[in-house]
Amino acid sequence: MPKTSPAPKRLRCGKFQLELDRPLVMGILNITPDSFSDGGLFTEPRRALERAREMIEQGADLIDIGAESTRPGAPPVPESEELDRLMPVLELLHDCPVPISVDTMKTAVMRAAIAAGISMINDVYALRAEGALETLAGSEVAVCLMHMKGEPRTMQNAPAYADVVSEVREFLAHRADAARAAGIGADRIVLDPGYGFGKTSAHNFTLLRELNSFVQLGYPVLFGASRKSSLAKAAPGQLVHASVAAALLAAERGASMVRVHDVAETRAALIVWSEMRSAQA
Ligand code: HH2
Repeated sequence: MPKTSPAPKRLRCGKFQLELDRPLVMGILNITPDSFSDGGLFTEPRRALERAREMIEQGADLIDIGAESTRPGAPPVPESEELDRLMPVLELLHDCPVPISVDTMKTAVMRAAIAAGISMINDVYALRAEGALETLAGSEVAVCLMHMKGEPRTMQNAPAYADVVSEVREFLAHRADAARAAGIGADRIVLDPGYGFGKTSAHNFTLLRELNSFVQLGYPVLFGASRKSSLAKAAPGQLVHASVAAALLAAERGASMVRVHDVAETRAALIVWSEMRSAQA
């Protein structure tokens, strides 16, 4: 049985300690030519730096950099190409005032990014690649373990579950156990149900509604629905508003971190939520 305990109050994240007393905003920076929302906008390292600075000014608590798209149907990117895209940007961001997270599934990319001083690895493959657990165990950085059914190229081909919440919960509990057994401290682990990764719209909205059952696993939960297609289908032409609503609903259900493209809008909504929570009549 997965354990049930309160989530830690702090996340150890390289040289940073992130307080988890309010939902944190992780700003998305995709330095890919083909990401579904911001593909091609930030491939030039100087543009990527400007975008990171802009999101920090808007209130991003972390910046998540992805050099390989994982959108449905995305082809895998060779390791050398992912590194060629990523390393110049990490160099420009070496003294970034907030933690840098790197969104990668590849062990060699994790190693290079950690050596370059980043603070978190965001792995949609949940450290199942060979050597990934050991690489993280030998570091001080935080890790996000995400659920994905299948792999990006084919994951949206009729995904099916007997019970999506139990299946995702069991997977995350097992991956957290594997990480702990490899020597990664509980204070460095974040879990994510993987909105849009091998799931129908109904699966995605069920995961959002039941997010608290992942929080009960005893680790901080990250939620990332920003600008994804199930929101676009539900609220055509209103993707930013729909994304902010999803982030707010996730916060209400106990998410410790939301991964978003629209940092300023999400921050404003979360400030209202925090004010409401802390108001004393
Ligand atoms: N979603 C995407 C990428 N990485 N990581 C986590 N932990 N959770 C997510 O939901 C998640 C993620 C896909 O979104 P995006 O980065 O905007 O697009 P792309 O993969 O096309 O670059």
